Amino acid sequence: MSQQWSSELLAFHDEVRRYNLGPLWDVIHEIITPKPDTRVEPYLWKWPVIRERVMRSGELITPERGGERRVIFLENPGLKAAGQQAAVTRTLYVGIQLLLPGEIAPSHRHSQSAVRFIIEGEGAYTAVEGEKIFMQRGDYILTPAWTWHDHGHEGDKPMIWMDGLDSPFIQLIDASFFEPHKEKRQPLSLPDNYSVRRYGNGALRPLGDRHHGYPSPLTVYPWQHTVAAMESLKSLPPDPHDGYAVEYINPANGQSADPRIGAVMQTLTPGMHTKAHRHLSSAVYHVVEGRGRSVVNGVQLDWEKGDFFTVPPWAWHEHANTGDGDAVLFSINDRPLMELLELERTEAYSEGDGHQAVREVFAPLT
Ligand code: GTQ
Repeated sequence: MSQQWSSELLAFHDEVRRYNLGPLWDVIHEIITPKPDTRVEPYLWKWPVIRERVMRSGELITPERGGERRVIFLENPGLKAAGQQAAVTRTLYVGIQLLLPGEIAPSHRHSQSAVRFIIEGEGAYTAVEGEKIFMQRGDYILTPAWTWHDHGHEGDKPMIWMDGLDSPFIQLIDASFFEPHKEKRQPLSLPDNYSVRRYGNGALRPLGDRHHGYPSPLTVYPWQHTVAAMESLKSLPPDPHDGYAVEYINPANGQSADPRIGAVMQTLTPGMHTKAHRHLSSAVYHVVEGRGRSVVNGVQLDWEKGDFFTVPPWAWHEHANTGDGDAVLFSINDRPLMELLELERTEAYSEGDGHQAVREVFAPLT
């Protein structure tokens, strides 16, 4: 970097820097790299490791004492080393939230977008802007930015779900606002499960309804709807890179259900091995069903039900189902942001048969 500079020039750099100024020629290739120079690592978290800590947190803290929510978050070690906390990629946060029977996670709102994917349990709800939405395994639920939300549990078993937020991105651009509600539970103004009853049909809506744009009028995407959409795709040729994949959209405008966090569900049928590609947008995956392996920039990640893993920005990735039944992967991504900023680009892996060589088999912490 600086070894080609004379001692006279090096002294000048020091002198310039004393005034909070800088010589561009010394840093230009660190600032403007030929391709993304990311600190985000391909990484995999095993479900039993997460679940055990989540359940233990249930013995040690309540949602209210835990500063609003009882959550164990995933932390990408590459970002942790770079001083960024609670981030899986530069834009995406993932946490695993536990709510026990009878508990309430108090109402608040924030400028971060939040999405939820339900992993375990029943009888809990999230209330969003006056509507109670009951959670069931496999459901995808939106909490659009700046909407009031609180969670409650009317069932009798622990309820566990995944939270996806754009909090690292919001922190990066200094755009965080947060407000607690004056009541622990916001007042309810709509029938339970109102949005899915009204808009859950996707292409059909009640006559005369003129809702359009943001936020999505549909706030919960039930598991059985997602399964039906993927089953229907199975009668057609799969996508070479993604298998049978569907994206959660806002039925009123056809865009990503949350405008900043994209979400995808994909099925890989037995024996399926997708071809590698890469895109700038980064993603965090959660294994809903089955077992398999993904190769991410030459690192083999072996996964099974419940595990989580990262695909960093601009990382080659391909997925293989190694089990007997379908493998089903849920993922969140920052593609809506990249597209909005006209930054998204995609490239297919063109070497050989479209598959990467494995240079390392990842050894997860157990
Ligand atoms: O449930 O509102 O994992 O505000 C992090 C921040 C969950 C929530 C998280 C939150 C929430």
